[in-house]
Amino acid sequence: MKVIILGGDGFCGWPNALYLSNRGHDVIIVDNLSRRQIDLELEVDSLTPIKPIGERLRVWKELTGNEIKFHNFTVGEHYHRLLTLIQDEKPDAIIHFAEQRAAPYSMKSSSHKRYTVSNNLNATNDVLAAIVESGQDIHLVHLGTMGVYGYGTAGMKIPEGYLKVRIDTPAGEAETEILYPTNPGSIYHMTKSQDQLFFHFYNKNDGVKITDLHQGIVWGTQTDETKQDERLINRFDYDGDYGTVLNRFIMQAAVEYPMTVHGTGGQTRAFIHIQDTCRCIELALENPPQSGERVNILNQMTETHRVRDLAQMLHDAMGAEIAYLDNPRNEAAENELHVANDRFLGMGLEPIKLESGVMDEVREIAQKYAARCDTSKIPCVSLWR
Ligand code: USQ
Repeated sequence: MKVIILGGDGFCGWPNALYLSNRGHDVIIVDNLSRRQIDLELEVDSLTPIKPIGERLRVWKELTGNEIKFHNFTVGEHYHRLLTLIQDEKPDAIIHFAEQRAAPYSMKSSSHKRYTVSNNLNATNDVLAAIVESGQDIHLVHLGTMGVYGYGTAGMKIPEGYLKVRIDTPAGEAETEILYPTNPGSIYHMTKSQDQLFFHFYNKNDGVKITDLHQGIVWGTQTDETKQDERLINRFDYDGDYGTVLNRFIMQAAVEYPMTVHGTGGQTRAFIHIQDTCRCIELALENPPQSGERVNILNQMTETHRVRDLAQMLHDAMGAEIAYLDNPRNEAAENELHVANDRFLGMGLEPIKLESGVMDEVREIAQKYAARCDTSKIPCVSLWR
């Protein structure tokens, strides 16, 4: 399959590009290197020493013989470059990771809110408009988020995208399915909620084949491919804006920094290992929606955990201290979360769970590169109000 990966230099995009290339797919990366630029803005760096994209691609070719082409432009801004690339390459699928993905970063200031909204929404609209203008049959796979649902379920399992509702009509009670009502908790999560409306419209109006993956919090850093050479290493964000909770706690435990639990740590969230992200994207590519089918929505997560339980687990395993901090975010202090993920399991996903021992690998990486950590960048300083 020929696949264009938008955002193929990022935390999810890079390991996915290598995973698909390794399995014989013809991969083309588009990326404007904005994530590297944001590191400069925030004066932070990945804990792992990531190499420039050109070097990454050279090493991959040396090791495997597989060429991955790279185009540096902004999706959502340089529309004609995107359209021309699609017309020239005629991909079977496009994977869309080209969005600003950090909730705290999106809430830092009005300029960060405006950047996140215009970057993310224009990117999504441009790729959809370009697929339609190309007239080609291309499957769009988008990385969405569990955060579109909000994290409260009134006791039921969060379904995969659509909610069955009963409505009163003059002819009596009827049943229908609607997009699960969105309840985003940050400007970033709001952009992914709005993406859903673009998908709904372009699917209904133009018949674009779309899979939207509602992914949980990714943990881990390395995959079978990024492990092959240190110059292929994936990024590991630990700072207060881009670092996500479990990787932050593992890294904090490794450098003996008290684990930064927000509030009571009663927030329950969905998780998935980075290797399973790659497997899920592959399964999504292999199982596209049929012509005329509605947007295909899958929950891309494998387990749920409460934040304070994660901290306690690392305390028990590594003796790490726990610090309960004022919560910088405006979010429910405590929530239950039950999520349906039957569809990926049905396609053959065999989840990597926290207890599988893979966490030791993440700890080893964090310990190996501990000297690169700037502890002054650990606190979350982006406030929701
Ligand atoms: N948290 C802490 N301490 C920390 C960092 C976070 O207690 O040091 C708490 C947060 O307050 C929040 C929870 O952990 O309640 C999750 O925060 P996070 O930073 O790990 O994840 P989040 O901001 O929700 O965003 C991440 C990714 C995003 C993805 C989302 C999936 O950055 O791209 O869409 O996870 S989900 O959370 O399921 O919406």
